[in-house]
Amino acid sequence: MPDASHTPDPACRQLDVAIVGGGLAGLYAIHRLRKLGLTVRAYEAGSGIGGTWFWNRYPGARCDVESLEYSYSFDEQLQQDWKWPERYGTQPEILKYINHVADRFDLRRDVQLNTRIKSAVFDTRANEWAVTTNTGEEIRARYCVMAAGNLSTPRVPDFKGIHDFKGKWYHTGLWPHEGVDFSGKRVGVIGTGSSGVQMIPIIAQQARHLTVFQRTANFSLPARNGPMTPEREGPHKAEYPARRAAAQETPFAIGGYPRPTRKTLEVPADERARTYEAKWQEGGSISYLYSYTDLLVDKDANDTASEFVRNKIRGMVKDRKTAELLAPKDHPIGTKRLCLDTNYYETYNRPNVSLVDVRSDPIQEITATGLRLKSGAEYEVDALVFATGFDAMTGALNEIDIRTTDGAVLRRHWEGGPLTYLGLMVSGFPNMFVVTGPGSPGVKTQMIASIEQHVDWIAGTIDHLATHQLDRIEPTSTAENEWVNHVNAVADSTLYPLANSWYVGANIPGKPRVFMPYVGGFDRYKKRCDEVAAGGYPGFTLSRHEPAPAR
Ligand code: N01
Repeated sequence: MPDASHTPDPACRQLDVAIVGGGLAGLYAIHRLRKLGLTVRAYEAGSGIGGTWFWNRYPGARCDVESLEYSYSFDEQLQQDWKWPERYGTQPEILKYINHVADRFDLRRDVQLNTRIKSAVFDTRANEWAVTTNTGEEIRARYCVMAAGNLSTPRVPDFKGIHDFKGKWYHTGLWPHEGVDFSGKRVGVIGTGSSGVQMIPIIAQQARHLTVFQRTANFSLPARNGPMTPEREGPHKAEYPARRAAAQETPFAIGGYPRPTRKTLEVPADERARTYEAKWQEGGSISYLYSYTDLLVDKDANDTASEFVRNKIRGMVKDRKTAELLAPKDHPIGTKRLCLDTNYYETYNRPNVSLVDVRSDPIQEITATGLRLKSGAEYEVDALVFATGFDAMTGALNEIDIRTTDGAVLRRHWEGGPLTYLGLMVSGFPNMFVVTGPGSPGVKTQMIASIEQHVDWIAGTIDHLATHQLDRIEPTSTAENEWVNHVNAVADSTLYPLANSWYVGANIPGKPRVFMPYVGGFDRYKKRCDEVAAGGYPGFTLSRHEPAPAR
């Protein structure tokens, strides 16, 4: 309820909940919050819905979690009806699915496209958020749900000379909708993360010559993609609800993989090799990391799994020097996002593909015709592709000027790294919820399961406030600090901090080095969130806003 001293602007749209983002999270938030009878609207910068799957249209883009898992679970008929053509969904297929969901549940009428949120200011006296858009529109809302994505702020490194380049350049996360024809072209790809690894084999088939500029070699496992078979789909759909429930009892929110029971080094070397080989043949990353209980916490154990993959690379890539460059040695397997590929390593056997190590000889500048390395070596290309990643986890929120009339500023609060309680709320910023934000396990899980869990928790919280005649919630700074310390302690008990990854902001020069995701597992995390809700929200301050006395 706005306070007496606040005179609402009649031109201003008044909502119960303003949602930032029209991707998988924003769309589910519309659906779920509408069920509480709330007025909601999602603001989406793109000209279409879908978030990640709207923007990332690079050749070969597909999800590395199996389609039967990577989909909404909130509606049984939806999951029964939708037919996934392949084991792993392609970007166009996933976007088609998202559009189907939007139509099926009539979500579009509450999505405003081509609208970027510029600022969000919590008016402490009025107890509401004032949100402004790039078009100058102002929205007032009791609650703000940040569903802006973790990998939604594409990052092109600040290379000198980039504007002098005479050819065309692209970023994987801002791919042209009409596609790009690389036929007959000399193409340079910078970056060998998940996007690069998926794209490189496809571009290699088209380009006259492809030069890959690699700073860090990444582990990749075969996806073993293929058409969806009745054998895979039938049993899964027959017990979908049970499978979804079982997935929630796992660390990655992905079901179907038996939990490991043994430690790596308890197992004889020949048996270990057979296990790794079977998992390699089966394809998929969870299965491989689930070989033993301690692969992500014990370096000696991890070495066995890492070396198995390095040897596979050495076996696949004919040129020995190239194979050694491709075999990752600077981080344990699984501590950076483990890639899945189709013919990635084999691509380097093609005569039209070459690999350049820009770790030992970094890129110095982009020139009119290509790029120059520190040593002076020059590479001429007609097109450049940046597969250089994103300002992950904090980029999207730090781009918005988020503050309160009491003087709190999110960018300042997060100067030393993101601070949240449960990854869901930030102290000093009442009534603002973050979906799968830093401090939550989101990016380490099947994202849609995490999105649903978060949005359900947010909906439950808003409902709780309403039923108790309350209208404000924020975490205490004590709870926030304790949670951040816990997130760090859990990370420090694993091998994750050994890798320079976007999990710690390592890909952005100057970004504070803080381990951002919660790696204690979806199962433990969900239990904690449920306990907090059931226990009356310890760690949060819930209040009823008292109108300020008129001056
Ligand atoms: O980005 P990345 P991405 N000079 O940050 C290199 C999800 N995703 O778009 O490692 C030279 O992983 C950088 O090198 P280094 C998934 O969660 C999922 O590939 O920093 N190189 C690295 O090689 C994934 O993890 C899917 O040394 C530079 C690359 O660019 C996340 O998105 C598909 C450089 C960036 O890799 C991000 O993946 C795609 C420089 N100055 C993405 N700066 C699937 O579901 C950066 N690099 C399959």
